[in-house]
Amino acid sequence: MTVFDKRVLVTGGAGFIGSHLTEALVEKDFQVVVLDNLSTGRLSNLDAVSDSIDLIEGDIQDFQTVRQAAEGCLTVFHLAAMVSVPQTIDQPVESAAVNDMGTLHVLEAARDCGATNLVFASSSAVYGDDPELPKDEKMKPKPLSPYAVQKITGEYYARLYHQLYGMNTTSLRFFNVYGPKQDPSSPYSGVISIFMSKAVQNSTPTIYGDGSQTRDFVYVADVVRALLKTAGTVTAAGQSINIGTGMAVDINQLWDTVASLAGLNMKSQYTAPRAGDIVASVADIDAARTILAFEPIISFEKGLEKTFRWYANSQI
Ligand code: NAD
Ligand code: UD2
Repeated sequence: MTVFDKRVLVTGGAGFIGSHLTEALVEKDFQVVVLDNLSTGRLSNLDAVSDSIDLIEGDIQDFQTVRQAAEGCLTVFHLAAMVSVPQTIDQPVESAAVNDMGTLHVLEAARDCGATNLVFASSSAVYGDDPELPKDEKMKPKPLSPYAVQKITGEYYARLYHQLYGMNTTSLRFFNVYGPKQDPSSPYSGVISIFMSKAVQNSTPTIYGDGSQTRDFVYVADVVRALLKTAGTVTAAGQSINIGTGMAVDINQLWDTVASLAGLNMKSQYTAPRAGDIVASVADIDAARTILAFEPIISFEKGLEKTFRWYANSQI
């Protein structure tokens, strides 16, 4: 990891990815301020580090709260968001207040307190259903939901804050992130969290469509490594960079692997394809390799094994 200032702000730090990032930062002796409104995040995600961080329970929709949280922080990781695509479709205005205005508040608070680095959590959703594979950063964004519009807007603002104000801002386009602490409780939760929870409860999973659709599943610890590398890499400023593995896995293969980890001989049930489901998604990670010297190191099998162990031992 490259060196950046010791006091850092993590918005969304009580969430799935944010809590792993916070733990990694504490481990490296950073002073971490977490700003989170606990809408989808959980305090228990931060149990391991609760004594070592400053936790501010507050909303990025309130500029003064963000400004206060950012005081003294030269580096900001902005992960707080309304993350559910269907929720943004149901609530386009409310989601813009969080994902657009909230992001602008975070950028502005960072500028106001002289932050030098800001990393924004964007998404592969910006590519929409473009059939071209692998997805590379030069492709034209095709947002198909308010969520995707808000993520590409956040990227544009982040780039502008670099061009206009000289802040080192970088957007990372996460593909399908998985790992311990991902909440499986909503029908729109990540497929791996749902399959893990089904496997642990010995209950039959549902596959939408024929299960041949593919995704690029990236383990959360690799995503955290990418976030840490980005914050100290000046040459990443003003850029949007894919974070995935470059490897496609289909959903049938995913369930087979989860079932065998759980020692189950259970078939999934199949139902109609999910409306708007993307057929194939895999990242081109050349930019991450070149600019960030990022290489995912957790194999799919290893990542699933670690994840399964966590779900098997947790109450979730
Ligand atoms: P998460 O829901 O676990 O984390 C989001 C966190 O933001 C939660 O702790 C939530 O309480 C907090 N939050 C939401 N609205 C807030 C607000 N108004 N003010 C303050 N805090 C607020 O989700 P995650 O999977 O950890 O996602 C983290 C980031 O990564 C998000 O920006 C998401 O869009 C992005 N992302 C995630 C994935 C994935 O596969 N998980 C893929 C692409 C992008
Ligand atoms: C991911 C993101 C979404 C958005 C999108 C961009 C998650 C949770 N969602 O959606 O926010 O960024 O990428 O393209 O990361 N599936 C099943 N059975 C289940 C659940 C899912 O078969 O019980 C299938 C689903 O139909 C899809 C695949 O698994 O084909 C992955 O689904 P997902 O919801 O985990 O993620 P995705 O890629 O649709």
